[in-house]
Amino acid sequence: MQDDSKQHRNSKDKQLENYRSRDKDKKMTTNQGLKLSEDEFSLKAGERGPTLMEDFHFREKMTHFDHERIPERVVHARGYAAHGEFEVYESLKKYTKAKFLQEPGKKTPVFVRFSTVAGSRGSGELARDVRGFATKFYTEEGNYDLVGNNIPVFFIQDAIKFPDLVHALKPEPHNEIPQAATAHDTFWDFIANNQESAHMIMWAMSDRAIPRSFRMMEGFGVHTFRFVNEEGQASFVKFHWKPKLGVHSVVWDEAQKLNGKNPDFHRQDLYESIENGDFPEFELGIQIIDEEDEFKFDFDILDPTKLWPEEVVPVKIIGKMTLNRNVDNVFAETEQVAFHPGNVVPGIDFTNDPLLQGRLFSYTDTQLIRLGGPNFHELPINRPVCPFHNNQRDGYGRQTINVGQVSYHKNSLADNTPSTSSEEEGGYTHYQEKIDGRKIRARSDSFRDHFSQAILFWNSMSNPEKEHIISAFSFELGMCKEKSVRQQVVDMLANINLELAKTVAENVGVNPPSNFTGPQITNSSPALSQENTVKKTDTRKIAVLIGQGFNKNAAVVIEALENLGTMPVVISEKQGRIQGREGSVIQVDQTFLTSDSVLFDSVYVIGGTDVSHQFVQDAAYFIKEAFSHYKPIGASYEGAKLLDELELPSNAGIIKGDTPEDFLEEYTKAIAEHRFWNRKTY
Ligand code: HDE
Repeated sequence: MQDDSKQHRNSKDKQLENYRSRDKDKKMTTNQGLKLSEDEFSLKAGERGPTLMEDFHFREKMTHFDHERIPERVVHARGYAAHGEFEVYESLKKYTKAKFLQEPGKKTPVFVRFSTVAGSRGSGELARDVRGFATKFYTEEGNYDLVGNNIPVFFIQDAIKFPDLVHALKPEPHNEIPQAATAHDTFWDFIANNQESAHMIMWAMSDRAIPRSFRMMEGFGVHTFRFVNEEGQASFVKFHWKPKLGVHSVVWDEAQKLNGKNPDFHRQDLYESIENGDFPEFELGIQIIDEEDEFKFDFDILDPTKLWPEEVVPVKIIGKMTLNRNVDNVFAETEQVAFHPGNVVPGIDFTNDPLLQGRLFSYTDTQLIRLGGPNFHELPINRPVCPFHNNQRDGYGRQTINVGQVSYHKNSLADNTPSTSSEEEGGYTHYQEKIDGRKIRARSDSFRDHFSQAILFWNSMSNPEKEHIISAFSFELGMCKEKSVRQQVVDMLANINLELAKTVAENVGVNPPSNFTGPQITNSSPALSQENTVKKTDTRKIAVLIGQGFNKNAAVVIEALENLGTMPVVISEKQGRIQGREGSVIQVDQTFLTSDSVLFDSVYVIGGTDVSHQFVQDAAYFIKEAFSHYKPIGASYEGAKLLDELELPSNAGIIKGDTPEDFLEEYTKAIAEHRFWNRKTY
């Protein structure tokens, strides 16, 4: 639980404190402050008679309840958020005048909401889907929102197609099936008939779409934004969040099982890591392209289906975000937060990316319906930490009491205030980009290459990653009923890689294309492969399978694992304490019934001399499942024997040993490795 007595950690927290209500130990009242003498029985005409209309308490309580729900977000409905802070490593003065990026060491409060895109508010979090990664910086110059995703490109090039994309990917309208899944005809029909999606669909079918944790995904601003410095000089910028724990994923079979075993897997992981003090950290990186270099690339830098390969335009790390506080109330904060890519501060500006341009309209518009009117900026979570004054007035749920008779500009009665600010005083001025063009509904020719970067992505994948992509396409298309849809997608894949297209074609029963039809692209970008990511043991969850009569030294290994930053969870047949040899005792955290291998990164088998047949059966199931998901497995004492009896088809990632010295180094290395793709499974 949060410690209320703690000093307010930053300016946002201090502001939120004004709105917190602590109801414990208080007297119950109506919303009018009237003390209540009874809250269990409605007011009736006689003990067995009808309820009376005059029962204001009943009416108030029920009416409020009847109105508790608000519309969920039309996309990104399922999300989870946390507070934190952002600290700058080095001054970005050279590129931008944004105040929160000027001084090394400067800290800015942030609020981050992670989300899936397609599913409803209650859907499983392990959907194969893009993840939203939206950050609100509460800066001294107003709120700056970086509303990104965990994939650096997008499906479409022009915002006008967004309603079509979302209609296609949401459950089909005639039967509202399937929930939180793109494995259905309309989505793939959209993809095949809107081939600008080729690059993004490769990412969406890759391991990126089934992250192990919100803490282990990258974030991207996607669009090209503009930095403007004090001298008025502009440059193009792309934003990256890099997780300190590296980028890691689960496997598809595991994801599907997780959605049943624990649909809250990702939020729980985030919530618990923050409660445990294992604060998630992400470094902010920027890629910069000078204005004069706008046309030096073989792609249009305004095209949101293109990334800037890191090997061509390096990512410069400029700061770090630490998420260090869970919300007090999910509805008040996570649900009511309103992000908007148009929330910028001086020094950050837009470009003409047609996807970004459309987003600049959509976000305010959607909040108006979702949050019920134009005053959502007054909700505590959305308030800037700097003062805000203007002549906007009234509307549903207005909270501010604007004092005085004047609410217009210009005026003389209030000395023409609130007054505007000059640029020097911090007034926002738009970058004076020269525009010269005809009014036209068209796509630029420079946006027409849809396949080069899809191929670049494919070329950059390791073999296991390629296999996962093939399986993902095969699964998703395999769920499409219309053969013509499957065929069209496979034909589209022939523009990316012939082997990919042919294998998927065979798997989904359509004609394999005979020729490669795309551009000749041979380069790759190693930064895109998860094989090259950071590999660490920190906070990895280990299922420790332990039974009656366990070796008394087991506790030493478990403690050592804990000291190495992993999170061992003791699992046995029953809850409570179990007896080991020579008087040793251990507390069981979970049972085979309440737990499952998919909830863990690794299994460590200890076993015992007095275990039941049931224990052996349950442990065998647990181990085999972890094995088939390529997870590292450790074993000591009787556990090693149990493992031998299973005759697993491969030794890759299986570490045995009885003492911390002969075992831990190799085992923790295996845990950091995450998965053993070279393992032959069943
Ligand atoms: Fe969004 N998007 N989006 N989007 N988006 C919304 O705003 C929209 C796009 C993203 O945790 C909505 O408040 C259009 C790209 C995130 O609260 C809505 C287009 C990227 C979130 C909307 C896009 C995003 C949203 C729905 C195409 C990555 C969740 C609820 C032009 C850079 C924010 C809401 C949160 C949410 C519109 C494309 C990220 C309808 C029109 C590209 C992370 O306004």
